[in-house]
Amino acid sequence: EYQGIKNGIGNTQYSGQVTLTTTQSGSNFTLTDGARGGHKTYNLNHGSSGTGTLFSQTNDTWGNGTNSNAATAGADAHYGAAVTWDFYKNTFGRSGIKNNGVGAYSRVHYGNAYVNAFWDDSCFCMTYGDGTGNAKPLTAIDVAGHEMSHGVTANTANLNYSGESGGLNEATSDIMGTGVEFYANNSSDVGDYLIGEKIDINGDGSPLRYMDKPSKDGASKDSWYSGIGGVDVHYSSGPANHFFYLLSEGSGTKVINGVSYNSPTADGLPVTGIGRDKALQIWYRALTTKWTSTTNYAGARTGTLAAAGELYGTSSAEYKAVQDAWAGVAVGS
Ligand code: ASN
Ligand code: ZN
Ligand code: CA
Repeated sequence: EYQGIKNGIGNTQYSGQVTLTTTQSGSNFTLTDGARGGHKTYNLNHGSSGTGTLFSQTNDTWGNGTNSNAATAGADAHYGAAVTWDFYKNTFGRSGIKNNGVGAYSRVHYGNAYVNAFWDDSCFCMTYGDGTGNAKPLTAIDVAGHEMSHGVTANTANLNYSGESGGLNEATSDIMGTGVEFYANNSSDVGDYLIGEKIDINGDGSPLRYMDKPSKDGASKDSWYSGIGGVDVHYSSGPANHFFYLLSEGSGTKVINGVSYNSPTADGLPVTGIGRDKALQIWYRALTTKWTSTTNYAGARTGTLAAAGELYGTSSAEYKAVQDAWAGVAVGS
């Protein structure tokens, strides 16, 4: 009987119709991605422990685009894991979260109306709640990329999840999650510098976080200050997210994929962006070769400067842009 890797169809809630890599075993198909380390996607069916059941059926079309079909969230999660895998592989040459070619696994339909998603390094697994009213699963691309990037951080710099290093840990997930979203190039979930714009956690259509001006969420900080280490890590991430936006796109106003941005600087001086691709290379090189568990904002600055110097030279426009972007969020020399 036939056994092997297949291209199935996913009818997702957030990303339209996508190709899913599945596995066929005789007359049965499962959400097992044999092209990406064997990543599997499970249905917890509102439980909150174990793995539940591996998504399995006798045809290779998954979900119907709405949350009334249990496989829809499975399709979104399986797709999110695939684009995250491909982003790390094709952008940085990283093969999986541990860079050992081994896939993780995803669990969807966790709990009841659970409005969160989380990576757990101890099970090496990804979990998604169904969101408000069980209607908005937390399976959007940027959330998937954010959460699985916590796994990359845990297996590289291992930034402590409190104080300034915690803010850098969170920002790394927002930055890489945004990288994944742009990489996916999906016409239903286009790339932006907003976090969680698809999952409507606030109930008014607004995103969770804004990278061009983090304070737009009402809690995140735009710039570093002494004492920012005492702030929740999802808000002390602000200066680093803002740095990344400035480094990528520059200061001032800009429209990208139909979204308007207006990024100010702390010093009032302009920053000329170097593009997201180079900014991602600098951040990733710092994360994986410069930083440690206790790196703070000052250390993030020196680490990204060292990375930019190695990649582009210390006389380069890229190196100067890193200096200017950190100055723009009040992280000085
Ligand atoms: N969704 C939250 C986050 O990634 C959950 C957590 O792990 N703190 O920040
Ligand atoms: Zn996070
Ligand atoms: Ca986004």
